[in-house]
Amino acid sequence: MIPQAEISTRRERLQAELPDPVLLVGNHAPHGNSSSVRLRFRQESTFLYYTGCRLPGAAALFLDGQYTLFLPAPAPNAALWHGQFESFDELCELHGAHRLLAMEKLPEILERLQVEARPIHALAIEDARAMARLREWTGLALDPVAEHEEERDSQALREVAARHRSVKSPTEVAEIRRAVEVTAEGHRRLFAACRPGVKEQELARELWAAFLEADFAEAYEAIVTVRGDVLHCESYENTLEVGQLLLVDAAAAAPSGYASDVTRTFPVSGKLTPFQRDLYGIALAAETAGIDACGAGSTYADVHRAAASILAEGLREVGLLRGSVGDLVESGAVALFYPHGTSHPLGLDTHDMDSLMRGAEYLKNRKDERMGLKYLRNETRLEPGHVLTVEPGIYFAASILENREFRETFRDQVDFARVDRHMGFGGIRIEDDILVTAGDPENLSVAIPKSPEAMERGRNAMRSS
Ligand SMILES: [Mn+2]
Repeated sequence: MIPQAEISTRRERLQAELPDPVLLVGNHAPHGNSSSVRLRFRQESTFLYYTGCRLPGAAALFLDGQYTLFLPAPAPNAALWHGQFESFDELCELHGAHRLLAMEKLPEILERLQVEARPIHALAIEDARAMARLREWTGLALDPVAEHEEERDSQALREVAARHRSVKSPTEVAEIRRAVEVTAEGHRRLFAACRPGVKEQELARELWAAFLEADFAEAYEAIVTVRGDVLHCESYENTLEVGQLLLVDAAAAAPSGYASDVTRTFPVSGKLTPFQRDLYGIALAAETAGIDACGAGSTYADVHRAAASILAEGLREVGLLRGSVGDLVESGAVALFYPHGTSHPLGLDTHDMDSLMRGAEYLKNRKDERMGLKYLRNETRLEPGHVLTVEPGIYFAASILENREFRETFRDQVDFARVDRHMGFGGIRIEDDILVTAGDPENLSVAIPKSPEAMERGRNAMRSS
């Protein structure tokens, strides 16, 4: 858990950099198709970062050095259904707020600020119910991607919050390490249970059991599939067969909210075919090059180019690509096998600060529409304390490799006759969580095995054919 003193320091930094009033809102409690059916609550991450408050429907106002937390008053019969709540005084103390008010007081306070013509820094969040209320109270459009500046939310707040959240403190890194440890246990159990004849669903259960036993949540919906070529395959219905590769992209999130994000790919039978071994080696070499490129001062694009270049070189060696490595990366030819970016930030969210960085200024950088390069939208330079994933892959995706237009465009750079012999290969992805330091990057998930030997070890004995 993050100590209250650290959260208080975050607020002090925020207020020092943004002296005008700052208004943050949290998520509402999610529910099923009926509002009486409750689902697990997850706080909005920027709200959580500056308040540590895990209660639904909350708001926070930072005004002239004072922190006011607003909470919905409990319904008259709430104690019957949900148990006794802490009093507002206790909650105020617990959250280190200067005062705690009922949510219904917030509109009049905002109205007074508007009468005094004080600009308010407000942040649009994904939760539609929270946003509807916030727009009503402030009368502002709060559209993060509006063309006109006056219709946007506070770009200054986005910039400051993204900068603060980007650099992880030692306690935040410790939380990510805890999430990685639980992830490692899930992967270990899944790996041990992997053999031909079992269903993806049975293996996914091994992960979930490990996460639940640790009282950790899934950081995102786990991918456990022999169809690795479907990048985010989220069904678990296939039965594992000899010769297939199983791709497992699954990770835990700590109760504090900090996430991990890890992918491993291994042979169902415990033995890689020669072609699988070649491609696995290429993906691993690309991942290693990506990790090595995570030095302070690098950009996300630098990390991607490092990984994509090694991938292009390897795919050329096995005869799938032709031409110079530079051309293969810049033309997008390598992206026919590797159609996504290499990295994203990791922290309170698996795709950390994704919505926070979706502001209008940030979108302007999104100009490159070339295959594989169009996802390189993050222009941030890495600094010590940044945590990011490195996750290159090689996929035989029919939607790309059997596309006529691509076949025409890349006919000189790709050996499509050779490609055709390997359709049905599936996909390989290898992903680790990397901490940027003043020296060498640190791989936080290094304890989860990934060498080709480790991917084969232990299951040969279980092979059923
Ligand atoms: Mn990832």
